[in-house]
Amino acid sequence: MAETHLQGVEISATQFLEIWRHYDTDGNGYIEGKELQNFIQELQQARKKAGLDLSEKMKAFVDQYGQNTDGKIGISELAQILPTEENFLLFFRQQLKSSAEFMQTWRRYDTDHSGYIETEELKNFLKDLLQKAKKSYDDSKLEEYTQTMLRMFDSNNDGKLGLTEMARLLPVQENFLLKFQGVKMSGKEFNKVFELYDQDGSGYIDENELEALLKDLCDKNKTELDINNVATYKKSIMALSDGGKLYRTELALVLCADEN
Ligand SMILES: [Ca+2]
Ligand SMILES: [Ca+2]
Ligand SMILES: [Ca+2]
Repeated sequence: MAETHLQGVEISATQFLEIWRHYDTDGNGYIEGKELQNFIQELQQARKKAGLDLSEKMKAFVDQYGQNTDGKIGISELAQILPTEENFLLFFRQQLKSSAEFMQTWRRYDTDHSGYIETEELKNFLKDLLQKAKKSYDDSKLEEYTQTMLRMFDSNNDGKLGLTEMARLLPVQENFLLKFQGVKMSGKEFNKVFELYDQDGSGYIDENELEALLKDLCDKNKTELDINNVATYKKSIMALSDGGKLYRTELALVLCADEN
């Protein structure tokens, strides 16, 4: 099944999802290490069998990841090399270029501030994206995209998208949230930290307080975080703020481990 899909025909969003699932064997949302090497090997074999050379994009991909046993790709990287009908996944790439843009988008579409993008919010997000990209669609297409997106990104199957789940739309390198995975804290720890940096107890922290917090986090977690990137981290996280006020709930999305 996966093999024929690798032979160069345009595939549907659903087929794309099948390929993704097939190669993300451990289901962690990335194709990495051995999974990635398997994918590359089978891609090469499938193209050969079909009498096709690798496309330019595939060649560049194989050059970049073929010898790299630490390689790791996300959905966005896979979408670059497998041509899908309607280029379903590629317009995310065009619309969400950086972590900061992604965080702003998140803030805008999580309209009920639940900390999740639920089905209706996801639908609104996709609707706006389609309109922006000047793609024609009808209600059933929109429904199909919404369901596909959910199946693709809802790793814990709770029927809604969390921030880290949805951040998988970003290319791996742009996804600063991945770096914060290793420094996430329990709810209790997080509350302590928040109170420490929210010195006047206003319930939110401002940009300077966030910077102080990030610098301390970088100091403590040198292997995960790079102090030279504090400005980028700050910009992305502040995109979640409410006019410069970063409330506990929003910062928790980045720093607090999921309790459920
Ligand atoms: Ca994986
Ligand atoms: Ca929500
Ligand atoms: Ca979920």
